[in-house]
Amino acid sequence: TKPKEPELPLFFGWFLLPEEEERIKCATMDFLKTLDTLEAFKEHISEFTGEAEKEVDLEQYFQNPLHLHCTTKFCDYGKAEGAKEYAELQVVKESLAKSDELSVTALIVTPRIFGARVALTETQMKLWPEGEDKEGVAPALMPSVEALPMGSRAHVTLGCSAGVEAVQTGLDLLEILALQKEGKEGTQVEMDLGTLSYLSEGRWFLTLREPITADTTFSSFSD
Ligand code: 2AM
Repeated sequence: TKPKEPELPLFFGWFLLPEEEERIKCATMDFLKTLDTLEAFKEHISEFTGEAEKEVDLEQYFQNPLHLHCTTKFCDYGKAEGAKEYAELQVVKESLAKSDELSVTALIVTPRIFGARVALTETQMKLWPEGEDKEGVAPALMPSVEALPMGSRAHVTLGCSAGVEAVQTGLDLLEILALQKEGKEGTQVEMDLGTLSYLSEGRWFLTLREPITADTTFSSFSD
């Protein structure tokens, strides 16, 4: 009989420690609470509600994911391309169960998702699979994404609107970064946490004045 292949997880990533998770959720919820009261946001409310006069409570609008994390490799139990190769990397094996600190440099809100942009260190980049930034990107967006530095997609999904899957956060982040690169930023609003900019079609990007750091553990996850 053939030896049983080791099973591959749903994904690998950095998982926030429980107390860190609470701290980040509180800080980012405060931002959401302020965002939906801003005049600049209200002007574009129809991009969230479909109606001009309707109000939106962003705290209710986004559903929290179970465990806050930054995905490095989505393996889909081995069905995703390169899953086995990634799991077998020496750096992956050595990093499992190790602590690491993530740095959040921006927050993004779109009608689909709420997320945190993560700036990876050089060491953390070693765990970022080559080509992962481009996974599932629409052909029209591909040239812009290819021009972005590797690891640009790194993020923590903080919430999704009804019926939206978490994978959308990385895609919306890439779209925002591409628009910024083309100089397509609109309204800018100064907030306590940093500078908020609007990028059309309900896309908001908050550049944090001070990065928010969070302690994590690198690990695999299976449902
Ligand atoms: P996320 O990293 O944006 O949160 C389990 O579904 C996890 O894997 C989620 O955290 C999800 O998104 C991520 N994920 C799901 N499908 C993916 C895909 N096709 N490519 C990359 N990440 C994916």
